[in-house]
Amino acid sequence: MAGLRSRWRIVSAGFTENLQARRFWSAVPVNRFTTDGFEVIEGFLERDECKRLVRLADELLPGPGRRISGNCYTWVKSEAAHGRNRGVREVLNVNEIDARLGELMASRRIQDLFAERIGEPVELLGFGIQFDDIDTTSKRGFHVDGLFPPELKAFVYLDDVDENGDGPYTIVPESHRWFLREFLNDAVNACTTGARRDMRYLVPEAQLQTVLAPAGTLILSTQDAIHKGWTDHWRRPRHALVAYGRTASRSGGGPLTEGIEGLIADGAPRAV
Ligand SMILES: O=C(O)CCC(=O)C(=O)O
Ligand SMILES: [Fe+2]
Repeated sequence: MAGLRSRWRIVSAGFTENLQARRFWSAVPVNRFTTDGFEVIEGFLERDECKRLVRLADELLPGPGRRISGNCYTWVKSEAAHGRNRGVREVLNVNEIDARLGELMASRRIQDLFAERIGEPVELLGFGIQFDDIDTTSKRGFHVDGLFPPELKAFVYLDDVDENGDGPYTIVPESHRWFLREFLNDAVNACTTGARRDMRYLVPEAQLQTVLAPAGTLILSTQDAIHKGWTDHWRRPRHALVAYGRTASRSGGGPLTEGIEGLIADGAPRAV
């Protein structure tokens, strides 16, 4: 377990990031996205394009985590030691190997949707296609990805998500504007073995919203709002295209490197 000093460092860094996030969200224009922390836009991708991306993911994702080519690699979460999200696999920087996703990135469609809402330019680091197998035991619960700089994600469902058993994206509206709850969770996590950004306490379950929507639906989301994948995902697997965004002024740029520490130089996996 962490020593007293490093615990203190975690709590004080969390406090600062929390303050910065609060300042950021109080300076943006007021609209549905900035108020709720997410927005749902149906019909973003055609059904045929969703099916094509599902086929692409199903071709690339089987097997152990591996480098596909250039910056494109697969991330197999069951290989990690933490044991969470064992049904999740993702192919990252897939825009580098798929021309149509490359075009979607270059078109700035998603960047501009975010930018219009928050009132400043947004960059995408890359696209992932995520496969969520049925999982009723290891799904990570409520968390934030980070507090500041804001992490903006756009999810496009590639399969219909008709009911909770299909594994909907789940979010607590307006929670990106809260301060105390995030701070308290951070402080408790730092003093226990809890994962850094887990939100296990004081989450008002009654307010959560699950996004049930057909394939092709886009969900714009800020990941400092409290969210999770649905923890009782029992009915059928779900594929989603995920665009990873940052405000341009705070972006370190792409490509994506999530989970890449699990790959060694020759592309063979090792557990992380
Ligand atoms: O896949 C989901 O529905 C949510 C996963 C998640 O927590 C994230 O992408 O930040
Ligand atoms: Fe998350």
